[in-house]
Amino acid sequence: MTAKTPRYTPAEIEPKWQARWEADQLYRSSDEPGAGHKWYALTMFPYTSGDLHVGHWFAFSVPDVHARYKRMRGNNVMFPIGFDAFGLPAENAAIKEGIHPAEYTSRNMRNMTRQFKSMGASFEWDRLVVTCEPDYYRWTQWLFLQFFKKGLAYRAMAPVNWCPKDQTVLANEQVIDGRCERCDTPVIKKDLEQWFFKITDYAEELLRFDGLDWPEHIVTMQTNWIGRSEGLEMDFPVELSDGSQDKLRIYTTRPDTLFGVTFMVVAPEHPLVPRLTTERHRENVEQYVARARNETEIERLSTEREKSGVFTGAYATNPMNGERVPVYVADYVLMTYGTGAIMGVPGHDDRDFEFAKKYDLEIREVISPTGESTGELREAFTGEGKLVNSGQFDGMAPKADAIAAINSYVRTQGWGEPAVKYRIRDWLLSRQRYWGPPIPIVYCEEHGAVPLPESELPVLLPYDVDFQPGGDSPLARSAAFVSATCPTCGKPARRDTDTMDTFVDSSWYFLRYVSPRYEDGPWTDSGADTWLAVDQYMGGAEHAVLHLLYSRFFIKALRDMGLLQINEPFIRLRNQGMIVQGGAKMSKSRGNVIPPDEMVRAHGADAVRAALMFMGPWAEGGTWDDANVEAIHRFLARVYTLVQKVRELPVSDGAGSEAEHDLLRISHRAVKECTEDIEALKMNTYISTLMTLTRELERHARTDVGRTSAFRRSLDTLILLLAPCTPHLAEELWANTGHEYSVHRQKWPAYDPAMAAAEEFELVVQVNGKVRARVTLPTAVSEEKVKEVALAQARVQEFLGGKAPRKMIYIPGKILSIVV
Ligand code: ANZ
Repeated sequence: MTAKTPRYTPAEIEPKWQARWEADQLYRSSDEPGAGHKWYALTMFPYTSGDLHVGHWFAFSVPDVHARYKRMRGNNVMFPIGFDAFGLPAENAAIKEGIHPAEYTSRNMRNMTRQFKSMGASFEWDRLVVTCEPDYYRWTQWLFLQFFKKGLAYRAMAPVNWCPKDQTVLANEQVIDGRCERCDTPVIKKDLEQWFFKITDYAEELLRFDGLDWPEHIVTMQTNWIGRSEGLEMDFPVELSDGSQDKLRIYTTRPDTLFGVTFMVVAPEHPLVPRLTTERHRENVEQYVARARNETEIERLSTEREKSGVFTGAYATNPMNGERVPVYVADYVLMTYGTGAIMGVPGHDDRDFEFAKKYDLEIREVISPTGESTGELREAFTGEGKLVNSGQFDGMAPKADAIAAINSYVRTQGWGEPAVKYRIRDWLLSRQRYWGPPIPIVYCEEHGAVPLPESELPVLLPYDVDFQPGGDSPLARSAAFVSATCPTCGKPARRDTDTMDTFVDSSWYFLRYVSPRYEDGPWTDSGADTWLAVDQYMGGAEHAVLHLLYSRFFIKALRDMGLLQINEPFIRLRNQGMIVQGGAKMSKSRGNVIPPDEMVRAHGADAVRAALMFMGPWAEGGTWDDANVEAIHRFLARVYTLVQKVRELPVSDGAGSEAEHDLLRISHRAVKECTEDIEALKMNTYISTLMTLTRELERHARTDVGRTSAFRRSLDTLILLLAPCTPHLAEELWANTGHEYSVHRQKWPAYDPAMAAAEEFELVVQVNGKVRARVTLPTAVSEEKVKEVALAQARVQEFLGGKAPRKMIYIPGKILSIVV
C-alpha cells in the first residue's frame, strides 16, 4: 500500500451513510398501487429483552440482505420492524431489576433501536409497531371483541396448566415436556374460569397448507399438533353402582379389534367415575383420582412410565359379543381426548397390553398375520393381518376393509358412529399477570360477562399497580381499575382483571404494519389489499406450533368475519439455524453471548454482517468465532484498497484480449451465483463468490487489464453485489468510483447466461512424468481443488503407492504433474 492510499475506516464510513439514508428515507416503501411489484418482507419482531446479541444479528441481518436484494431487483419492498413488548419475559426481568416493566421495555427498545441502526438494517422505522402502546393494544382489544361477537372467544371453567413459579396459566403450546416453556418449572393443574379462543373450529382448515412454501418440518409439526384422527365413537352399556344402567361412550381408531376387548378404561376425571365406583372400591378409586390430577399429560402419556390404574367394581357389556368386561380408572387415558374412555384391546395395543399384563387381564388375539390364531401373544401385534376370533367378521382383511365393515355394522345397530377427533385444544388466552393488554370485558351481577362498547377502548393498563406475582391477578389489586359500570344496565360491575397472552399481540402485528398510524381501525382495506399476505417470513423455528399456528388461525377467523381477503398470513417461511459457540447454543442464560457493539467498534458493522453471512446457510446456522470478523474485515479492507488504487487510473476501451474476456466471464458468473445464493439464503457461498471476484480483480489490477472498461464494469459489478451485505462499504465505494448516490437505488446486475455458463477443461494428471488420469473440471476451479481431485483418482493412488507426493506442479487449465 502506498502512503497516499487511504485506509478502510468503517467507524467513519458507517455513521456517515446511516445518517444520510435516514435523512433521505431511502428504504421507504410506497403504499401507492402500481409502485412496482410489492414484496412484504417480514422478520419476526423481537421481544424487548435488552441487548441484541450475535444470534439476533444473524436473525435480522440475513433478512436485511434479502430485503435489500429485493429492492435492487425493482420490488416495492416493505420491510418493517416493531417490538413484541408485552409479556412475561419483560415483566419477569423488570421485577428482577426492581423497575417498572414500562421503563424496562422502553429502555430496551431505545437500546435495541440504536443497535439495529448501527448494523445498517434497512428497516422502515416509520412503520414501527410496539405492542404495549395503547394505540396498538386498543386494536388487540378490539379484535378480541370481534372474536367474542363471533363466538370465537368464550369463557369456561377448565383444568388449566399452572406454572407455580410464574404464577400464571399457560397455553398447551407453552408447556414443553410438562414444563413451563419460559422457566422450566413443572406445570401443575388448576381449575380456573378462563377465556379461550376457539382455534379448534379451524382444526380442519389449518391442516391444509395449499400454496404455502414452508419448511417441511414446520408443516409436519403443525400437522401433528393438530393431530387429526378418524375413528369410531361407540356406546358400551354399563351397570352403575346403584344398580341402574347407563352407557359408556368410547372412541377408538381400531373398530376392527372390537372382539378383542377384555376391559374398559375411563379417565380419572371422567364424570361417570363416582357413579361407576362401587362401595368396596371407592376409597381406592378416590385416592387414585386425587393423585392423577396433579400429573401432567406428558407424564400420563409417557410410554416409559409403568402403567397404573384401579378397578371401579363396575362392568360393561361389549355389544359385539355380549361379554361382560371390567371397567378400570387409569391415568393413561386422558379426559381431554376423544370421549375420555376407551375399550382395552391388549392383543393389539401396546399400552393396553402392558396394562393387562400388570393387572392379569385376558389378552385375546383378533388380528393374525397368517389368518390363523397363533396362540399366546408375547407382545401386542400392531401390524396388518386377518381378523380371527371375530365372529362373522373372521378372515376379513385388510384393516381398512374390516374397519369399514364393522363401522357400518355398528352404525346400523345404532351403537355408535364414525367420528373425527383432533388433538389440538382451544387456545387459553387469560394470564394472571400484569404486563399485557387488559381483556375488555366487565362482569355484571345481572348480565354476566358483558363486552365493552368499542368506543370505550382502549381499556388502559394502569401504571401504578403492585405487579408482583402472587397467585391472583395484579390488576385485581387496583380498586380503581376493577370498578366499572355495566354497559347494559349501568349498574356497578367488575372489570376482568386478567391480561391477554402475548401471543395474541403477535398474532396480528404484521397486519398493523400496513397502516400503522391509522386511528379508525386496526388496518385500512387499501393497505391490506396492497400488502397482504406476507411474501417472505423469516425467523426461528421454535414458534412452529405457537405463533405460526395462532397467526394462521387469526387470519382465517378474520377472513370469515369479512375483515380480510386472504387465507394465509405467510406465503414463504424460512427458519434460521442455530448459532453455536464453544459447542452450545448461544443464549443469554448460558452467558456465552458476545456483545456485537464491541465488534462493531473494532471492525465495523459491515464486517460483522459479512462474518455472519459467511458462517453458513441461513437455515443451518453455524459456529461463531470472533476471529472470523477480523478475517472478514481484512477482506473488506482489501476491496477498499483495490478501489482506491484503481479509481484514478485512466480507462481505455481495452484490446478485447482473452484476459479481459476471462474477467468478464468471471463477473457474469459471480452475478449468477450471488443471485441464486441470495434467493436460497445461502449467504456463505454468496460471500465466497465475492471473494473470488475480488481476487480476480486484484490479479488483473496489476496488469494492463486494470485500465480497461471491462475491468471497470467488473469492479462496478463487485460493488453492486456487495451492496446488500456490506451496505456502507458499497455506498462509499460507489461514491469513490464516481457514481451517483445511491448504490442502494441501483438495479441488481444482470448476467448473460452464455457468459456465466461454467466452462470446463480436461485436466491431465501425470505421475513422475507419465499420464495416469484425465479429469473434467470447471474452469473456475481452485488449485487446491485440482490437487484434491487429482490425488483422489484411483489410478493416481495406485502409482503413488501410498507415498505422499514430493512435489506438485500445476499448469492452470492443463496439467497437474506429481512427483513422488
Ligand atoms: C382400541 C384400540 C385397539 C386402540 C388398538 C388402538 C389400537 P389416535 O390415533 O391418537 O386418535 N384413546 C382414545 N381416547 C383416548 C384417551 N382419551 N386417552 C388415551 N387414549 C385414548 O388414538 C386413538 C386411540 O387411542 C384409540 O383407539 C384408543 O385406543 C386410544 F389395537 O381403541 B384405541
